[in-house]
Amino acid sequence: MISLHDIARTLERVREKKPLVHNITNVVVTNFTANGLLALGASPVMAYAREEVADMARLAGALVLNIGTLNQPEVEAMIIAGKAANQQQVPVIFDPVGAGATSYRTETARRILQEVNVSLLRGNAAEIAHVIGENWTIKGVDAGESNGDIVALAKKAALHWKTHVVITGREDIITDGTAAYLIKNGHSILTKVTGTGCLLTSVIGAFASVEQTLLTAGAAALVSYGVAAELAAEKTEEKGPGSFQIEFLNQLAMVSSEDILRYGAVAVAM
Ligand code: ATP
Ligand code: TZP
Ligand code: MG
Ligand code: MG
Repeated sequence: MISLHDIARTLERVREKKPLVHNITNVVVTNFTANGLLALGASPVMAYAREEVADMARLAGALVLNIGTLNQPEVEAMIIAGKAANQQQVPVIFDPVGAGATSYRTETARRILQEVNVSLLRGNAAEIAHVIGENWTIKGVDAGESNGDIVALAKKAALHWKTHVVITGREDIITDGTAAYLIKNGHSILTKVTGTGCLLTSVIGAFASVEQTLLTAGAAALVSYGVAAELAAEKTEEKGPGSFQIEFLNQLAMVSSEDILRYGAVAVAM
């Protein structure tokens, strides 16, 4: 079992080490992702040119690939960066945004998973289902409503692609295909701010760069992020998503070990 003490210690380590996170991400979330990583205490860099991505990935503590607004040169750059990261044992975190919405996205997500050794795959249930060839309702980049078994789906995807998988939604799952944890932190207002999934994927990158056990790194990222969101939602209760978005950055900077121990909600998933 992963303890809340382990999670709090991992958060502290992110703040001490200030890891460099190399993101090849989408145009919608670039600024929010950089600010979210900075608020948390990590150091973001966005670099996309195929001429430099291998060098940047080798320098980084983690590489985050995100196909939210994909185009062919960027996909090629992601594969170059991913292979360079693999050679240097830099963890690669992959967000297959919108897989299932178009066949180009689905095929590209599978190509990246085939050509790069992805350490952790993070998406909503629909995206994860589609990268293993299963059907799940999807609406653009958002997961549709469904009552499917997300623990079984996450484990199946982890075994299929031999990687760790995080599926997010009202509750989050992390698994290596065998062990699985359920994280119940977070707030529904996260669904009203674009990029909160993408930023989470980059935050997992920051945690993975300071903690080699990816189940611990991922769970620590999910709990820290979810608790920060709960604190921000409480502070902006009578306002709306705009105020929440700003306060969420504040809380990513302020969320403490004490908050994790008090509010963290992790259980073994059955
Ligand atoms: P989608 O496009 O389906 O919204 P996403 O990539 O934005 O997917 P989410 O599943 O929204 O990713 O996850 C982003 C963050 O929001 C996670 O921390 C998750 O726990 C949280 N979250 C999403 N939905 C809810 C909810 N209904 N209640 C609480 N937290 C939620
Ligand atoms: N369209 C393409 S990428 C993107 C949108 C709206 C951002 C998706 O961000 P998230 O984190 O999945 O909500
Ligand atoms: Mg969302
Ligand atoms: Mg997403």
